[in-house]
Amino acid sequence: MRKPLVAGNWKSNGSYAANQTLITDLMGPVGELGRVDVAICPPFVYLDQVAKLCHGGSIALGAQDVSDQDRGAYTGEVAADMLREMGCTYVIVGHSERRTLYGEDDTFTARKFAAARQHGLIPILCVGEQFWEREEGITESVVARQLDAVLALEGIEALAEAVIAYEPVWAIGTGKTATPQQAQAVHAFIRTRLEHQNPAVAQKIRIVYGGSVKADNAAELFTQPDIDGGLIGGASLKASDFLAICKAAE
Ligand code: G2H
Repeated sequence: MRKPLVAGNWKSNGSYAANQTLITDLMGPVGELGRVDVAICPPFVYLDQVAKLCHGGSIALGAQDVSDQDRGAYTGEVAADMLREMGCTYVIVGHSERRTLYGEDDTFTARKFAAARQHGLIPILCVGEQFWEREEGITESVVARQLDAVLALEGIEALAEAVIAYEPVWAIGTGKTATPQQAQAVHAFIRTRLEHQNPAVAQKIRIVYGGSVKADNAAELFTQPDIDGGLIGGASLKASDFLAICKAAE
């Protein structure tokens, strides 16, 4: 049985004061949760603060992005081993905001995935279609293309320890959520596609859903057979909402 993961993606939000309050409110209740992994992905500049606040507790640390390169002359980049040194367990790669707003393509995302793995981070690989792609009926081919870029570079075994986040772009921060059935259909497609290459990896890998997950729609999404938790944006910024979502995944 796959252990669910609920990861909060703070995006470009937070402040020293707000982070302290939020993590303090989460620490005790998250420690009492049952069978669910909980992670928080703050902006880079707050990783150290959040790492210290989470120390000794059961909230894991993640980053929102990573360089595709090792340390070196890459102005503005943050290398995977720096994130390890900071205490990160997870790192998000290929979030749709990176892909659509900053032009990061499948190959670049695959290189980030590889860099993360090479330094012992668990990549959370985001895939998902835009609204027009769903309308055109090409959701599956878009998701397959995004997955295949990683498989081509890294091979199926590399996914054994990774997490995939299916995030339909039209549902991100818009208040529109994919219905549980729409989400389950794509999750099942992803798992089946991986199954053709390696059934053990396909059964083991956690495929989480992201896109306007809220306290009141989480339970229905998480009870779908191929949905193993969530990547939570807006609702991860409020302790009571995030906790309710974590509870829904237990
Ligand atoms: C999707 C999600 C978290 P939100 O981007 O990655 O954000 O829950 O705000 O739609």
